[in-house]
Amino acid sequence: MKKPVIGITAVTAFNDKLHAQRVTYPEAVWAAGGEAVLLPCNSDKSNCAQIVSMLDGLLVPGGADVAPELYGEEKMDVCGSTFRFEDEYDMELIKEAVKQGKPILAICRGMQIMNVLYGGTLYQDIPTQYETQQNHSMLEGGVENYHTVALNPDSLLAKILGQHKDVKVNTSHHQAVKDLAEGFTITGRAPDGIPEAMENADGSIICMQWHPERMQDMEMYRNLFRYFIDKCRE
Ligand SMILES: [Mn+2]
Repeated sequence: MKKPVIGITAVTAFNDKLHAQRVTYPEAVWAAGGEAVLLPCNSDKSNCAQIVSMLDGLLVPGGADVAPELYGEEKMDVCGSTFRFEDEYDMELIKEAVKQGKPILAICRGMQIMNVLYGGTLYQDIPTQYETQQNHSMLEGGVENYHTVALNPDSLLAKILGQHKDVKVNTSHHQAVKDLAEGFTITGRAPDGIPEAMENADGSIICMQWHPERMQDMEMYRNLFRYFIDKCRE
């Protein structure tokens, strides 16, 4: 049986000489029965329709901060490095995937990009713009940090994970959804109220602010990737 092909968008490094992604994404896709292809960023967006036509689903993973100009704000000092052509390329791929009816899983920056694409805004930096005691960043030395999320019990994500209260999530983000995009519902929040998950009405786009691909020791997060791959198979 042919495996569903999942396109994973790349992040750029070394002055745009390296286009890559963390191996945890394809590993989670492979483990769930999918095949993974990496999509290098291209400043020429005219290839997106053809690229997406070769895919069964799109995974928009974590990465750098989203360029604030894309949601009508000036970049603050607390905002990290941004790569606008990367943002715009990812947005074009998302638009094509929606147009061609391909399911999308958006993780961390992927959720932020999704929100901005459909008209939402972001906190450029949670610690300076949001009243909270919760550290949403990774711990020093790249040590994984965790908090819980309360999911809407009626959300697709809660149904997939089979849990909605006190869902354990990792956290390595300093930006978050501020104003929500048109057509989406916030489906999960951290105890401090920060939006941690959202989805669209027909469930073809599932977004989360955490990294389930790094928590594949938990069955519910393996189930999430299995659900996504199975949906891409349809
Ligand atoms: Mn968080």
